[in-house]
Amino acid sequence: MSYTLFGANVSPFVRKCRAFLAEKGISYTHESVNPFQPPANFRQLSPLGRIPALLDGEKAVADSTAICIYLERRNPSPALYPADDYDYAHALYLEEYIDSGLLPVAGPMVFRPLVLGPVAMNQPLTPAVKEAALEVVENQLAPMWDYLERQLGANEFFVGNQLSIADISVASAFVNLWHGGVDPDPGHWPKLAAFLGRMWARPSFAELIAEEQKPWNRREAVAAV
Ligand SMILES: N[C@@H](CCC(=O)N[C@@H](CS)C(=O)NCC(=O)O)C(=O)O
Repeated sequence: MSYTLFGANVSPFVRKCRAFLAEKGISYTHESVNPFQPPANFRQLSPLGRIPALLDGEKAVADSTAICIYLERRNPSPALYPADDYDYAHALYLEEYIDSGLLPVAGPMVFRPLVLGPVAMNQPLTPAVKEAALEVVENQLAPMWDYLERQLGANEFFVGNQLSIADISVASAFVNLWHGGVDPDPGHWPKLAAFLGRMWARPSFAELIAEEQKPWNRREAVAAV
C-alpha cells in the first residue's frame, strides 16, 4: 500500500487529510501542488482541478471528504468517525459546516487578503484591506464561532467524546486564520480557544504547523499594519 497526497500544505483541505493520515499512523508521500499552476494531467487525479487528491497505488481519489472516508474504510483503526449513527451524521455535518460554511468566508475574505495575497500574489496588505478583513471576522465568522462554542459545550471533542473528523476539520480550518493573526478571543470563546490549543498541540497538527511557518505565518506582519 503506497499513498501519495497532492496539494499545497497551506490548504485547509490538504491539512485536514494530512492530520487525518497522521492520526491514523499511515505513512504517505506528500507532493506539493499549487492548484493555480497545476502539473500536467493533474485533472486526471482531481477532475475539478482542486487540491487535495490522493493516489493509492493507481487509484485516484479527489476531495478531502471523500479522501478521509476512503482512508477510514481502508484503515479502520483508530476509528476517526463515530460508531453511533446520529453521531456519525453530526460529525459529517460539522465537517460540512467548516468546508461549505466557514471556509468559503474565511478563505477568500480573510486568509487571502491577510496572508495569501501578500505572500504569493503580490498584493500588499494595507490598513484598509486589513480593516475589511477584520470586519468579515466580526460580522460573518464570529457567529460561526458562537455556533462552534455551543456545539463543543463542556466536551473535549465535538462529537461522542472522542477524536473524529469533526475535530480535525475544525482544527485545520482555524490554522489558516491563525496565520493571519486571527484567533477566537479566549475571553469570548473559551471552549473553542482551548480546543484549538489542545488540537494544535497534538503531533498530527504540531508538525504541520511547524512546517508551514515559512512563509505562511504572517502574524507579526499583520499586527504591524
Ligand atoms: N471540497 C473540496 C474543496 C477543495 C478546495 O476548494 N481546494 C482549493 C484550495 S484550498 C482549490 O483547490 N482551489 C482551486 C480551485 O478551486 O480551482 C475538498 O474538500 O477537497
